[in-house]
Amino acid sequence: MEKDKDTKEKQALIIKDVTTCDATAQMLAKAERDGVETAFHRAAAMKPCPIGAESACCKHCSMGPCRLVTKDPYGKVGICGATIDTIQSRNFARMVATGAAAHTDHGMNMLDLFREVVNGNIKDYAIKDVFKLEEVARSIGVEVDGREVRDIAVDLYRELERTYTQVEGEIPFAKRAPQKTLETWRKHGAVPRGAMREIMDLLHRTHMGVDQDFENIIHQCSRTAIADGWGGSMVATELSDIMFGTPTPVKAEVNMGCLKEDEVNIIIHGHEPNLFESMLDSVNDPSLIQAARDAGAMGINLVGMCCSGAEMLARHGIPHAGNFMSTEAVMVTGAVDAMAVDVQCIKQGLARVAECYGTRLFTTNPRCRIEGVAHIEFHEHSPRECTDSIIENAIIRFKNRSLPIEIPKIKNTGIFGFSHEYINYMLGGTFRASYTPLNDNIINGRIRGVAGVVGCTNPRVKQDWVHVELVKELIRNDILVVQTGCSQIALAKAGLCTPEAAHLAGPGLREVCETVGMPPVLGVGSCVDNSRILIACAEMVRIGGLGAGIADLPVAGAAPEWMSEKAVTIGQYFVASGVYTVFGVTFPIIKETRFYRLLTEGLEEMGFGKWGFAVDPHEIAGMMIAHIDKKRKALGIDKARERVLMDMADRQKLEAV
Ligand code: BF8
Ligand code: SF4
Repeated sequence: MEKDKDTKEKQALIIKDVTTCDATAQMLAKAERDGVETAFHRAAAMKPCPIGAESACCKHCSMGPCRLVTKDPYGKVGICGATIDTIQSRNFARMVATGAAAHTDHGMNMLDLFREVVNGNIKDYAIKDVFKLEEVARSIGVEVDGREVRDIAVDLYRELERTYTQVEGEIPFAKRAPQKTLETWRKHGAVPRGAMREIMDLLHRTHMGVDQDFENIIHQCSRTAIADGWGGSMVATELSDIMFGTPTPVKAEVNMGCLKEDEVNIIIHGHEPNLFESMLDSVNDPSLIQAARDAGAMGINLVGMCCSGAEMLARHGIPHAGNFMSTEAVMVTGAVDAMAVDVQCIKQGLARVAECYGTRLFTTNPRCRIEGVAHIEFHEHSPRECTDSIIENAIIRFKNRSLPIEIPKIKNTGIFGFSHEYINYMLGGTFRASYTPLNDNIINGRIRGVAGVVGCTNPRVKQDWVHVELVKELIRNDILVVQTGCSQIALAKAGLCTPEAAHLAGPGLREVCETVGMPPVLGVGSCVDNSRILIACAEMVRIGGLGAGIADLPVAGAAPEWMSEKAVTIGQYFVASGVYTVFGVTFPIIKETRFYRLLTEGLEEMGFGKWGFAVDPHEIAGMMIAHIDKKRKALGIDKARERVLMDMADRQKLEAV
């Protein structure tokens, strides 16, 4: 008994060490009082496997599993003779393939929906943004002028279907990449044919006894990742804009304070926006609002989490309760009457927490069921059947609330919804919409460069802290930051997604933000919306003055608190597109291997971008800034300017914000 107590004490969670999100911290304390366990607790109790953490094991056949020695990576090979470089690159490849499959399957679902809308078989959705439909069609050579919307849409569908199913040739959106970037891809056999083929090809190579040349494997990783970034994800973003509307800046609230004690609270958590869009229809249905009132509620409060939440935040200003590491904590409030999930980043642990607090948890997607969780399947042909039923269940739970409710009184406001199209308009105005002012300000040095800070939160590092510290240092050094996914929610909670946050930026960026009235941190949507960042990069190249390919641009990317395989795929498509991309937390790789050298140096020598790895936000910032400066120098636009290091007083000032 004594011993048990001892172990328990050693494993106790020190809340202030695991999150800087005050709302999550408050809920973790409550969870402990309530005897409820979360992923934070499990992470504290379970150390990562040290061999897996460095990707030194292979279980691709039953001669193994084989375990190599991390301290002496070339001292041993697997039973089949596979070297550490083969093993590491194959493990990496499987992450890329899985991440790409997740995004492209999401994109394909949007494509299915689009086809059915265009064919008139689905009436609950429509083509909302005809202008965007025409722009996307034009960008890949579909005839637009003088044609009916439906005819354009039919042709666009046929073209985009090739993104997935084509067996030979180049995916349609490869045309959107700058010529030099495309040439680099062609030179290394990295232009995707179709996503299904590339994912299949990559997985084939990782089978025992197939591709055992790590460089060759990495080229197919690039090809597969590009099939995601410039393929599956880009199709998801573009079709979602066409059907649900292209985001324009909208003021919205984030954090758990968005929950309302006197209303029926419903959270949608996941990735495919169609469920959420229909839910929005349902919560505005007068009969359901009346039903909520009849149950004693003031109304129905619809709130998002994770990526579909980020899309709804950007498109419609729907409040957002928090990022990935807050999805269990939010239920600890006791105020969530129903949570409906679709696919990706849905912790199985949600089921237990929901049970503890009586939240009605529903899976809705045939690809993502959870043992013991009720399933109400969502069908696009009759979407309201599912979404109305979720509301009816939430109302019943509201009526039967029995536990005390504690909602953290924390709410932050921000401006979201900076689509590529809006950035164009914002900078150039209606009559001369263009990235020219951005390029000009980069060339004249007011803006030093652009950074994409994206990705997850992860209980292995202090939630939100790395994102926030990194972004603060970047903007302080005049680097404009664009964001997606959970990272953007971290910054929104820290109050940096407002035009007023410009005072935290360096003098050059501050001036530009104040002139345009924009925040120094631009939230552009969900993780599939990283494709918007690719388009922005392509546009910066097209406007001119900053080189001929994306690899020439003074830009860099980071996923400082990453956890998912999708993040690895995103990292690889940014690298393959020419961007220096730094990952935090820890990365499954051994520094003393040729595979490590390939990712961090070799790819850049071939004309791609490269990977970087670091844990500390200030170190990550330093790496990104040094890279941006290197690119400025190569472009001949390097003015003598020093990196501004924050002294203690500065930091305290920033922390007080
Ligand atoms: O796709 S940032 S934790 S929610 S994987 Fe997941 Fe990571 Fe969040 Fe969205 Ni993206
Ligand atoms: Fe071991 Fe080779 Fe089999 Fe992997 S494929 S488990 S390294 S024998």
